[in-house]
Amino acid sequence: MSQTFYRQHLCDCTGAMAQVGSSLRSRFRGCLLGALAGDCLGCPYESGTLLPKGVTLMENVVEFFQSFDSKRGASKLTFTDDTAMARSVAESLIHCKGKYNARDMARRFSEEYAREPGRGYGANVIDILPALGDPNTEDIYAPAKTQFDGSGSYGNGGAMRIAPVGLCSSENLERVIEIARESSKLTHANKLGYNGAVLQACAVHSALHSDPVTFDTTSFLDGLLRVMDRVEGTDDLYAGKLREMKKMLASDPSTEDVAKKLGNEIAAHRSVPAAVYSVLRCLRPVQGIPTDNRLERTLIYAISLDGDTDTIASMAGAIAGALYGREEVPEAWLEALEATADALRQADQLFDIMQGEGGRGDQK
Ligand code: R7I
Ligand code: MG
Ligand code: MG
Repeated sequence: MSQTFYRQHLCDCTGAMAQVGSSLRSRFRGCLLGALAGDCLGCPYESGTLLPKGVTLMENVVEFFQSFDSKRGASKLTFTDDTAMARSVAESLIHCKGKYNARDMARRFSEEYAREPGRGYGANVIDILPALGDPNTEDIYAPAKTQFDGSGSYGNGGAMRIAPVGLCSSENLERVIEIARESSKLTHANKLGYNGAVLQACAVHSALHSDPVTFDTTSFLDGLLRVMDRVEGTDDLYAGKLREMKKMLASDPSTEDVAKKLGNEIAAHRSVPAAVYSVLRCLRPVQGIPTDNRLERTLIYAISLDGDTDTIASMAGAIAGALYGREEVPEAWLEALEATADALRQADQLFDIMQGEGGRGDQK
């Protein structure tokens, strides 16, 4: 697909496919580190938090981030299924030189789950993960189609792991859409599930090629709207939420109202929009979040929406990290989070593959 198509359908929004500020390599790193950080930092809040009397969730999260101890030594903050599966997506894309291979990716999901089943996987997806690694499974998409009496899962497990797909094509948005949809269908056959992954992958892709200095929120949303209008057809579920976001960004509702309107649950259509909104709202300061670091602000805001905190923060972190780059990742996080070296390695390997594919080049 041509650069013209790309500009018309997504990125005319952002003015240019500029790499102002951070280099493209740094954006790749920021994306995977942001996703990892959102998962690790959101996880402690996932099952609800007992707040001291008179303390709001946002105040509690701000304090958690401020008291962050970079000398945690052996007791690193651990990642959950979100990162476990995202790492498998990245590893498969790296192994297959940037191409999507359904069998390879499915087998990696299955093996990763067998290795560490206690990472907090969704209650239903675990029923089909073993079959995804079984060479006797004839149709690798078949197990997912059996979920929920044949309607397929609309959990956010397809979207939570999709960030590497948003990185995997320099200008070809159609390819991003197709790989996001197909790779999600390995576990999430419900259109709400895989369309959530399409939206998240496109948000990452668009952020990656946007200039954070001249970033235009309306154009960014319009680009995503064009994709979702086309992908959803008459459904208008994700597209409707994107339209709603424009109004919300003007009226600036409370985090409680944002969670009510956009959702904060485990369903893809009740969490992906909240992640996108968190990034857009945190382009500018937020009352009650005293930091100039926009990635950190985004994660605090996303976690303050409550509910499925690891996943909403991870998806928001991936988009924000792709926009701001690795420079926005606090050094303390690199010390304190599990598996940061793996995220950096995978980001660099994906970047090198995309460069070899005829990417536009790292400008630093
Ligand atoms: O989507 P999935 O991988 O779960 C991801 C979530 C993230 O928050 C992770 O951090 C982790 O905590 O789990 O796993 P699934 O089992 O496919 O879906 C998750 C849950 O969504 C299911 O267990 C159901 O509760 C719900 N769900 C549905 N409920 C009713 N009808 C998903 N699809 C349906 C449905 O069609
Ligand atoms: Mg999780
Ligand atoms: Mg979660």
